[in-house]
Amino acid sequence: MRVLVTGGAGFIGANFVHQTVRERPDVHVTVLDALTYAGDEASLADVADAITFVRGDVADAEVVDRLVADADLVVHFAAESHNDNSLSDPWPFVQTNVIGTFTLLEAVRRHGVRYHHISTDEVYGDLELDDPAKFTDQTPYNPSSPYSSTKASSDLLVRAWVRSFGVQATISNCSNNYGPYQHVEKFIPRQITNLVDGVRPKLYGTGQNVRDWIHVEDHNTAVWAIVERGEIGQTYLIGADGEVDNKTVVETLLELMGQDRDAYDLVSDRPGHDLRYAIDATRLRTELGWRPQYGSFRDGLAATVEWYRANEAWWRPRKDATEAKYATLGR
Ligand code: NAD
Ligand code: TDX
Repeated sequence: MRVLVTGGAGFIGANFVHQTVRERPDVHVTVLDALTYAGDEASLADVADAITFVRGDVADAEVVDRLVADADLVVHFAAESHNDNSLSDPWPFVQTNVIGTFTLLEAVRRHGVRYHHISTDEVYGDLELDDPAKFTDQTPYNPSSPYSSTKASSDLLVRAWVRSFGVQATISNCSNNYGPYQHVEKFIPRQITNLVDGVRPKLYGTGQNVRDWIHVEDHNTAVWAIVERGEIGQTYLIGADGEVDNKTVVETLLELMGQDRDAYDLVSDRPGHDLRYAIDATRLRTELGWRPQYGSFRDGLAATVEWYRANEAWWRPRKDATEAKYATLGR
């Protein structure tokens, strides 16, 4: 099987490529990635000999058509992915997340290629802290940020291309991922690398916001389960019952890294900051038999801390520019 992985030099895509090369010798992976500030070919150094890497833009119809014509499956991870950036400069989000997805859909339509669309739980908006409800595939779309609205737009394009043109597609909406190769702009790697640098972790607002954490390996086994056993046209929510508030995440990191649990700073809040996300992944578990392998968030965090300690050469080149960007936002 020939798989085209877009965004394979990013966090989740690179982990997907590693997992696929390790566990599926019958699959040949081609990565299409523009290597934006968020992409890093070094994230694929271990598997460089086993894959084909193409530097290019998912909104470039010519390169996309050529690569899709040669594929049996497209797994589309490429996106502008950071909410804070989408508040400062939304245009790249519209261009990559909406126009890029449109470009891929037109190519898979032309060539009759199976397509899996990677999306986020943020398309559903947010939940109150005391609400017993979780997101399901019946929850109405209600995105808050430029990032999540462009992801919601791309999901709607996929649904329309399935219904109108018979494109063979599935969609997954996953909760917050953590693990190796995540950019230092994101919450967990930012705090780990701050602590390595002797800088206090920074919590937005009150730190009460809740995210539903899943290890990136578990996200990717779910993607393969959907590709292999999912029903065309369906949307699957991916989550591992990992709800934790941000303050607890920071306190746990401080403890794991040998500091006082209250040695953090509260900084100004993200505008429009979603309060809580929570996923009901019952359909994925009952219909496709998927189970997460990472049982304990604390153990997963400890392993992630070790990975960042051992791989400073990977993240160090991006740290200063990331913190300079945050400094302009006062966060
Ligand atoms: P990331 O920012 O780490 O990686 C994105 C990758 O896409 C980078 O390698 C970048 O170079 C590439 N890219 C960006 N624009 C491109 C373009 N125009 N053409 C080709 N490549 C381009 O993102 P991530 O966290 O790995 O997220 C991957 C996908 O998973 C995204 O679609 C995101 O919406 C989704 N998602 C992420 C999370 C999470 O917690 N990180 C959760 C749910 C869903
Ligand atoms: O320094 C920080 N301090 C802080 O309190 C940062 C960077 C973040 N936060 C908070 C904001 C969020 O409540 O931590 C939480 C997580 O923040 P991010 O890592 O920016 O993730 P989030 O905005 O929740 O979005 C993530 O999950 C869904 C991914 O970046 C998206 O791509 C994915 O769709």
